[in-house]
Amino acid sequence: MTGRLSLATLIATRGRVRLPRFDPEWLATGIVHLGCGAFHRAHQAMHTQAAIEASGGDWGVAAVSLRGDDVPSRLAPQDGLFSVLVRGTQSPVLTINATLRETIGPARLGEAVAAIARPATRIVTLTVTEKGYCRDPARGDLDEGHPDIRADLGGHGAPRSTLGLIVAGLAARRAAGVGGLALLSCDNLPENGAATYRLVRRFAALRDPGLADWIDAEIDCPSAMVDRIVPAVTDADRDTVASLLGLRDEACVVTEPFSQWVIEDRFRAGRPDWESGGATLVRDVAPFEHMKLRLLNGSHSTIAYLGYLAGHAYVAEAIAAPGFATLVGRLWDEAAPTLTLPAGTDLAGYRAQLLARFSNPHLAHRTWQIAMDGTQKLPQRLLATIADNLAAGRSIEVATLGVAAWMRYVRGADERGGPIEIRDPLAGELARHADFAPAERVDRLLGLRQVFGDALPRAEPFRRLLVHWLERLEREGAAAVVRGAAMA
Ligand code: CS2
Repeated sequence: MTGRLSLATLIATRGRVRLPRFDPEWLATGIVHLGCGAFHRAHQAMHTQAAIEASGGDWGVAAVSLRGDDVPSRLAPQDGLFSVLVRGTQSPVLTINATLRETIGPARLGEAVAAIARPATRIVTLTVTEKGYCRDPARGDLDEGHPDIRADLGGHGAPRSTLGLIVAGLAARRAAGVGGLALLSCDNLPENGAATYRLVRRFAALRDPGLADWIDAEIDCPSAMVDRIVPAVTDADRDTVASLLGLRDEACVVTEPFSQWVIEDRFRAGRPDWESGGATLVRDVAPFEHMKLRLLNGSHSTIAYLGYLAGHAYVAEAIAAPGFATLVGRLWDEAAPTLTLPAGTDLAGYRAQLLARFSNPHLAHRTWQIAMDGTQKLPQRLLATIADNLAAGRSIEVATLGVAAWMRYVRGADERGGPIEIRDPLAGELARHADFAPAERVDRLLGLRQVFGDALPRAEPFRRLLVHWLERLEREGAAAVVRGAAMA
């Protein structure tokens, strides 16, 4: 394989792939995106490309990576071009995406501040994952003790945190007399727009109360629900893409056919024609978001912990193992009464589609990947369902098994005694509670108020059920517990 994807070689791919129906060299930038991982490239970048193809507009993206230099260093030699390989039951489809017109790595965050302040920037989008918001996951407040937040509140250098970067950009915008814009969170947080607003405003108020007032007057924070399964890219994926493309693409991503984006329509400075790009614009995202977080993500995390423990490296493998699909169905039965479904939702159809998506044999989605950052994910995925059902006197059986599986997983040793690499911002703290017998481990972990809040740890039926499940997981192993629970 000789060549590499770039503006100069793009023409050579004609006939092999779907090319953007606009000239990338003429696309000006109107969006700054923070967090340029695989999810952004497979999701928002594709909807935005389709919107530009349909209706035009200067909606190119300046993509900022706050942490690693890996993605920018792959994209820069390719002039920001990358391909998206969609794998499902039909033959694979490869599309070149050309929306990323600038890439900014962690060493140049000063340029990201300037990009937010540019008058042409009308939207800042974010996919920085749950932990990127530096918030208390249970309460949603700013974690003012977080080292990056402390550094950004005290320092005058380039920002380190997402919030520090946004607020520095907004301060520069205000100082230059440029008007407001929209901040659009595309992360799996509950009420992600309101959450972003609250965190940005609090951070700004700690720096400069005048800026907080300006934010009140000038900034929109619509909420959004995002949904597309995008596993981490492997070397094998890059080789597959190269053989389809006839060129190396070191920044490609692989995803499923399904993609959904539901957005609240509050963009004072304008937005791409996202409706024509496959998104749904609504007044209130909450019903969509609750359904997605509690059904898709709640079951994803449950499958991830139980599946990993039972020896399944991939979601598709776990969901095919005895009992898993039935158990997931029972989890959805439990979660459903806590939801106010969007008008016209066909719940049975949605559930069947989720099972089919999880079973996609062409996506190598690691249970370990989903198991990451459990402390940031459990509240909105499982604990909210449990709290609502406890209050209403309904069953909490299966969702609690999901939480117990996390408590088993964070012990850091698998069922054969091998180590589990626990990735979590609270990994150090989790390790201190790991090596205790079930009842004591449950009490210690429930003591993490930033995860469980104040009320749930006091709910005795929840605590007792956690101990029950954790004892059984330790004694019988996850595969047996899943089989038994599915038959119950
Ligand atoms: C997954 C999500 O990694 C995870 O925690 O549950 O990334 C999931 O694949 C997406 O939310 C699907 O839209």
